[in-house]
Amino acid sequence: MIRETRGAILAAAVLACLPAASALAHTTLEAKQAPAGSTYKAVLRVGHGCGDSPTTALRVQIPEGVVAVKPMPKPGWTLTTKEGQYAQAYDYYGEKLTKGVTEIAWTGGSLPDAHYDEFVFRAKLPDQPVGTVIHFPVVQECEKGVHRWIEIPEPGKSPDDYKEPAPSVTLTAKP
Ligand SMILES: [Cu+2]
Repeated sequence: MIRETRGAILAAAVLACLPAASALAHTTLEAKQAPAGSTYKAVLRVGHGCGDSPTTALRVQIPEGVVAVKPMPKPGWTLTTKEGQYAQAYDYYGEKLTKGVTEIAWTGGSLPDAHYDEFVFRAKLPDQPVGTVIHFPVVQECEKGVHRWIEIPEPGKSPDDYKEPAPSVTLTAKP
């Protein structure tokens, strides 16, 4: 099932426009740690385009165990989600969730390489052991080219060892 929300009417509205922190900044999550089982505000930071080509779409894959996903609409971008069946049922405040959002896409916008922007969604993180790393593979499409932030480090390696690592968050102890 695909749901479409058009935020394009406000296309002329203000888009966040800040200088990129670093020319080498990848697409990453702002908060790198969060408690297991907590509701997490995922802020995907897009630091550059593909070479100097502007970003036109961002697609995020939601890993199994991350539930109750709600993306934030963005003026100037079309928001779509894909929903699917979970591999198992998950407890969500006493409710059993068996399906939900498995993919989020913001498309149809244009983010120049010279600018910086953020794409946001909310989700409940899995109740797994401290130190578990949750990866959110992201495909960043540009007018020309694509970045596939989908590399998941092998044991003993770090995201820095890879060219296009998947954004990730590491689970910490419950508060
Ligand atoms: Cu980069």
